Amino acid sequence: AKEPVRVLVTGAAGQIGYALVPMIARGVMLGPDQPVILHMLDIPPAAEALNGVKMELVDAAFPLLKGVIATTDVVEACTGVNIAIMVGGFPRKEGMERKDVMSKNVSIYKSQASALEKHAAANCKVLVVANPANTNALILKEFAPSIPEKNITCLTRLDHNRALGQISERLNVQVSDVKNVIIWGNHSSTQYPDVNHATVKTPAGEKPVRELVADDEWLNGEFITTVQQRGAAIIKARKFSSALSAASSACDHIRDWVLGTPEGTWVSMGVYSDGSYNVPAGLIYSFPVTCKNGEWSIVQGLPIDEFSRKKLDLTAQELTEEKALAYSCLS
Ligand code: NAX
Repeated sequence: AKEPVRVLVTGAAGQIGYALVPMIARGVMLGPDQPVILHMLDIPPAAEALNGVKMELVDAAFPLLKGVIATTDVVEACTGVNIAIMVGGFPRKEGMERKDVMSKNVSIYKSQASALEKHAAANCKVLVVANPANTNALILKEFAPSIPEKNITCLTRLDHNRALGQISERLNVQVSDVKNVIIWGNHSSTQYPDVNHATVKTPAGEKPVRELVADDEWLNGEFITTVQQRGAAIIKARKFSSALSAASSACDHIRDWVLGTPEGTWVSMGVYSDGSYNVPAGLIYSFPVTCKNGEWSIVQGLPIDEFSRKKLDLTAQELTEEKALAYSCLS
């Protein structure tokens, strides 16, 4: 039998946490034969609710779940974890300045970075979900220098999956037959959902999405804005932000990272930029990646047309500004 993997979920008493922890306990994230021990962290005002989530996990009698820690102590939460899913953060409230929200999250991610650095298992993999996701991940990277930078990522898989979903609806094909869309840049409304290299499996072989949709106006317009603004559309409809889709996409992100992407398929992950595609180095930026043996690598050599270039640069610009704002909160 395999040794259990310890998985930390911060903000576990929140809405995404409530959707995510049962998925992890069922093996959706790490596979149906991988036992897990859940470490759940939240803040003291949510301690009672967090304990309620723990009670439900016990009640669900998940065969793969070998232990549950529910705590408001960040050191206890981080100790020995192999995977850390950072969902906890300070939400933007109406009337709040961007700088104030950034400042709260910078201080949260700075202190949680130190706890992970000191107490997590060696080679711990980190996924930041909480917004501003890319910049929170960057702060975490800066304050956990002993964690390899390749181990710190942020979630843009939800945006990637939303793009697959939109193409599947438009063409009336199975979502599992659509692949290789790309989300470039920030998990924000400046992200660039790119279908230039995406394909659909058909009885006659793989066909480019652009050829099948045959409507560049839609692909360069409404498709992009629908994906960029899907989060807001969910809030409008549900009165709460995306939770089950965010949780499911977080599982996809970790599963593909740990177990590998299928041959010929890439996914989108927010990763530390090395200057690929002339994206400034030193940002956490979403790229197309493939994963093998527990490591991601950026897909190289894709041609970038002028339309795309502008969009890659625009979202990089926003991330550069966010980085500057985050640093200004440190002083
Ligand atoms: P909730 O407000 O329901 O839950 C957040 C939880 O975090 C709360 O229980 C809160 O007490 C806890 N928390 C706050 N500060 C904490 C700290 N210092 N340590 C530990 N826990 C702390 O929000 P939810 O809807 O679950 O969303 C969580 C985060 O995900 C938000 O920042 C949200 O913006 C972000 N999202 C990111 C997405 C992505 O694709 N990257 C998509 C979904 C989501 O919007």
